[in-house]
Amino acid sequence: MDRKKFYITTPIYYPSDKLHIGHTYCTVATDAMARYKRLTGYDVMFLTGTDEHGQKIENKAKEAGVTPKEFLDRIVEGEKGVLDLWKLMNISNDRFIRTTDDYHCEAIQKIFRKMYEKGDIYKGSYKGKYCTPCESFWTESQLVNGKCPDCGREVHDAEEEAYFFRLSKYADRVQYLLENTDYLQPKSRVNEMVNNFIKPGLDDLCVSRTSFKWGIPVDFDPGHVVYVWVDALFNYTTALGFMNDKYHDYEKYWPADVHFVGKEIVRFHSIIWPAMLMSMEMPLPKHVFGHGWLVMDGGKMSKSKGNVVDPYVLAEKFGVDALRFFLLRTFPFGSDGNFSNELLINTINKDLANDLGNIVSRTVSMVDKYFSGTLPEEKSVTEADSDLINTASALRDKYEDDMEHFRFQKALEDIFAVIDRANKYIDENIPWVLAKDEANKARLAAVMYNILETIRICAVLLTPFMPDTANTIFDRIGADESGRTWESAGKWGTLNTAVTVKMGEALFPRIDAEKAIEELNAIQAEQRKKAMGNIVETEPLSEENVDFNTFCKSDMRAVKIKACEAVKKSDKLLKFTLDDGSGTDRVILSGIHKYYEPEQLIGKTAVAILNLPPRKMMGIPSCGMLISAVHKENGEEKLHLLLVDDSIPAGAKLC
Ligand code: ME8
Repeated sequence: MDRKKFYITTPIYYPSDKLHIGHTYCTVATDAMARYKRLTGYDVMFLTGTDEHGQKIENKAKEAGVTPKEFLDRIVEGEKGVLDLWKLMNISNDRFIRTTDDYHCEAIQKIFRKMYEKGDIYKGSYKGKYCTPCESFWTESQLVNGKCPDCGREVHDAEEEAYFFRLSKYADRVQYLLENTDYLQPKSRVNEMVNNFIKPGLDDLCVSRTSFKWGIPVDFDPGHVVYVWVDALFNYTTALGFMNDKYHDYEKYWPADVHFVGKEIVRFHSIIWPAMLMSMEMPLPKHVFGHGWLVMDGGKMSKSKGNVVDPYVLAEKFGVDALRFFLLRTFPFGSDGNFSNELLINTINKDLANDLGNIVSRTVSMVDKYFSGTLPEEKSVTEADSDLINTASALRDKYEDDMEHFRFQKALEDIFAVIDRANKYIDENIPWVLAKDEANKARLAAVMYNILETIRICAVLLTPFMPDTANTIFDRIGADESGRTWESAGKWGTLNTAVTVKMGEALFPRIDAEKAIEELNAIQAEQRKKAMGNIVETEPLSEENVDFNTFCKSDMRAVKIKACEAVKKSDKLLKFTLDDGSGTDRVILSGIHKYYEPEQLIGKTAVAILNLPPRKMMGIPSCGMLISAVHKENGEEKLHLLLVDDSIPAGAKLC
């Protein structure tokens, strides 16, 4: 019998920069869904890839002094590139498309021609604001203060010959689709699409460009290249073999069961995509799910803000499964989630080290200790076991409902509620007390079996999220192939009654949070610096005037540092003994120990204001103030004590 099919896709990544944790989020979610469907017996096609055309790529390649293809190959196939990252993250895609692949380009030309011949694509002229240096058209709303959003220069009205897709023709059908079917999910995104884009009136869409070359040429009018979104959206079908001979799975898998997409590209997938498919008279995908963003301090991650998080760093430090788990455990898939290093580490420590890792190692070591690793056949199951058995037995159905609705966070929450229950069951049954009396052997064996069986069910359901960890758990608790299947997750009592366990290292060693956060912050600051160059911030100039006479009253002098020492019990203060030219030593305290060691400063000439009223700090009177220059570098406070030429004598007045 033919197995049921499931076709799932991720957005194809635009490789103008390196991938960050936000892109990883979407691909990991798609992977978990694909693995879940495979687990439940589906014949799955999971597609991902790269979206490689457009002006931005052309410009980036020019900047890098290479051809666009060379630029792309480096990001896609090069070291720590897209393919490497997906391999590291254990992404189980069945296919990978690059939109520069020949078969795709040829298919796009045929698709474009077909819509043209049908009359749904027509030639017209594109009017807009043009930036000559950037060779770019902008709409009024894209301008920033009336200027080019890329370079900030003047733009002018211009007109260019272009092809248009009759999007307006499909407006009613698309609106019906969104309002009356569950095509677009979560439902909350429907209103935004209908009210903001469809109801105000859908304009026909400009689908060709002549201002740059890096695109698929319109074969019947080669001065034009196909608009990158037309090229990109049809990847979902060309990768199956639509209008090409490279693959032959179109009939088998199309329409897609679900496209997972980030919320900012929901518009393309819920308005333009169905309209073009209607024009092509092709079946529509069953669902588009718009997921939220991973944000940092409330803002979307982007290289220009310097707040991107490198998935390589996190995976190397904490492990691939821990990272996969964190991404789907922490944030509801449809909403934005605020990423932080603290949250990541706390989640790993709580759920994985304390709860999951701990129950596996505790249980395995108890079976090892009390039964030399193999449970006896004879067991005494009692009424006290039924709550745990019922809870674990009911888990699969709950989980299935969550997964079918893309509620990954909820699915994991349900699993961890069962792990919690099992931990409580250990406390209730106190195996180490039972173990004291030989007469309790059969009872102790039942308790151990029940915990192992609960762990097994949880591990089966964790497989889509943490495939390697689930396998390790199966090995530890002695689950053979029959205990790793979807069917067995709904069947209590699958583990061999005389099961043998295997001891091993901790699955998730507890992370020293403070140390790890400090290390991560330092790595990320360094990466930010590399990505953005040094960012120096200085205080805005004062808008308040000080009257000249008042200013002249400040007695500013060159002072020689005769001695300098740290003030006891203070981390900040240094005590300076200064020659101010008066013949009597002057003492000034300054809170700059963070920036200088005392011996660095002895003998130098600094600048101080002397006629300030004395101030006591840590019980020592300070008579004046040393002057420093302060600024911020990459968000970090920097300070330089103002030092002047040593030939300037002590007491010289600065004016
Ligand atoms: O949009 N959090 O490519 P892309 C969550 N080529 N998701 C994020 C994210 C974040 N901080 N940052 C990016 C494109 N993404 C097109 C797709 S499909 C026919 C063409 C998600 O590289 C983003 O929402 O800009 C999108 O779904 C995906 O990463 C790829 O983004």
